[in-house]
This record gives sequence, C-alpha cells and structure tokens, in this order.
Amino acid sequence: MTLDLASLAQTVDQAALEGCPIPMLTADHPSLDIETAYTVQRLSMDRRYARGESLVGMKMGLTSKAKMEQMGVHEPIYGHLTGAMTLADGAAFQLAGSCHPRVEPEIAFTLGTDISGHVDRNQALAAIATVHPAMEIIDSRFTDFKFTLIDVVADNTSACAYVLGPGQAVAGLDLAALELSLDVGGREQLKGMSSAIYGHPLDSLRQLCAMLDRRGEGLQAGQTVLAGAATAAVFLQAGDKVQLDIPGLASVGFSVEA
Ligand code: OOG
Ligand code: MG
Repeated sequence: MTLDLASLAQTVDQAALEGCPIPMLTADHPSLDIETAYTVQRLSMDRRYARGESLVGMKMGLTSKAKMEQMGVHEPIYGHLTGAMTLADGAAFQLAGSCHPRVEPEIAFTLGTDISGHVDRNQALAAIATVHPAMEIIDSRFTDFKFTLIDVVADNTSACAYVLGPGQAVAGLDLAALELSLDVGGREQLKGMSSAIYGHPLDSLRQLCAMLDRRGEGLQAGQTVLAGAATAAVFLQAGDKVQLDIPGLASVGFSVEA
C-alpha cells in the first residue's frame, strides 16, 4: 500500500477531534518509519493550525524508565503543544471528547531565549526563564492506549492537555533533586524524583534540541517545554481532584468532570 501521509495525519487528527480510538497506523502501514511518523505528526499539527490553534511549545515523552516500562516503548520522543491544550491551574478537565485520558507528573520550562542544536547543560539552563510543576494529560488515540514507537510519534505523542503551576527562576534550584508527589482523586499516590526524567530534566531539554535539529528546527523564546513524566501515568475518572506537589517548587492541580 502506498503511504498517503496527509491521510494518515487526517486519521489521527479526526480521532483526536472525536475522542474515538482507532487501530494503530502501523497495522495497515507496516513500512511507516520514525522519520515519516514525525512528518505525519507535523501534518496533523498543520490541520490544528488551520483550525486556529497555535504552537506554544514542545513536549518530551518516554524520558523516564517508569513511562518506558508502562508503555513498552523505550525511546524518547517529542510532540507539539498548542494553546488549545492548556488547562489553567485549578480548572476542570472535561472527560467528554477524549478517548481514555491519563495524567502524569512533569517538570516544565518556559524559555527566555531561543535555543537550538547541540547544547550543553549551561546553555540549556541559560535559555530557561522559569521552571514550573506541571501535569500532562495524555490521551492516546489508539485502541486500549497501546502503540508502537512509530504510532505514538504520528499521534503527536498522545498530547491532549497540560497544566502549569506557578513558575520560578531556576537560580538556586537543583533541578535533578526535586520530589514530585502526585495524588489522583485520593485513589492513587505516586512519587518520583526529577532525576527520573532523562537522568536530569535539563538533559531532556538538550535531547529535544538535538532531535529538533535533525529537521533544522529549534525552540523559541516564550515557548513551554514539558520535560517528560517522572512516574507512570494514571487514568482519570469523573470527580477526581488531581494535585501535584513539588516541595521547593510549587503545587498545581485540576479537577475532572464528566
Ligand atoms: C506517550 C507520551 C509519553 C511522557 O511524559 O512520558 C509522555 C504516552 O505514554 O502515551 O508524554
Ligand atoms: Mg508527558
């Protein structure tokens, strides 16, 4: 079967719009490779931009062992974040319209300067304006939340929504020594260290820059970067109050409505 990348992008985009799970793309298109999957991801973003969404940042995914093991995919990936995916701190997330959303605890950066290419930790640090506690709501568009590396990349790495807590300047913070405590509806409590995120959240940012550089792209001042989850992700239920506490940084929360 010849690959029609625009129609694959339409397929994942439509599933996201309808909140309706679909079979993995690789089931019908076993020849799809990783670079082509990133092209499908960009084509699906073009569809969002055409509807008026705008790019506000990027996310890294599968940067922690806990996540790799939970999903059975063992390579870091990146996706795109739009303004339509932002949820205000303390706001309600509506389950209606999503497939089977899960939440995961993260560290986020907002960038004060552009950054691209192969950068060291000091250069990565210098580009960061503020650090935030963050939660990502991921919602794989694939049946049973099961996917291969290639499928999840084509599906914009399951990006659905994200919430940022109050930011602070990075000076004086040990970014690798933060403890993330997530409570989901009093049902599940998960703890993880920020060092679980690619060994160091700054290295996740560096890896994102290196991966984007392969396409001649970079990050811009003002953008948000989600560094990746420190723990496994937890399915959301209507009525949940979800809170992430990071001592030394801040807290962030949201509630879940049907
Ligand atoms: C893929 C996205 C993973 C993270 O932080 O590890 C991710 C998924 O698990 O659906 O965003
Ligand atoms: Mg994530």
